[in-house]
Amino acid sequence: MSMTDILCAKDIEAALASVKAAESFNYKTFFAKCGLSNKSPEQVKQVFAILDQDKSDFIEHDELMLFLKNFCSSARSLSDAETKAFLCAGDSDGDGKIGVEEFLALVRSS
Ligand SMILES: [Ca+2]
Repeated sequence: MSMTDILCAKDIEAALASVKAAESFNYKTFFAKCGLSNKSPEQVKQVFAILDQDKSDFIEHDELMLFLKNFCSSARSLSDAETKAFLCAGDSDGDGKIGVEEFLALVRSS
């Protein structure tokens, strides 16, 4: 399963173009532009599984930092500040990582 099985390549391109500048990452804008906001819970879960690189059932800080690279391997890493803000937005139970239900809620809120 890859991102282009779930999302349209053109939408991914537009989403990545919108976060090219340093410190410009905004998860709401990104989820909307890449089309994830309009996907079914099943499809959002498939995206979660791609982001959870080590299959721990959670997206941890290091995985979040490399978030954009799941959409295109040449995309930039998120900065520490961007990663922390993203994690903070999604981590509603405060365990320092994002579970699948938290990810679903985060995508739905965008
Ligand atoms: Ca993980």
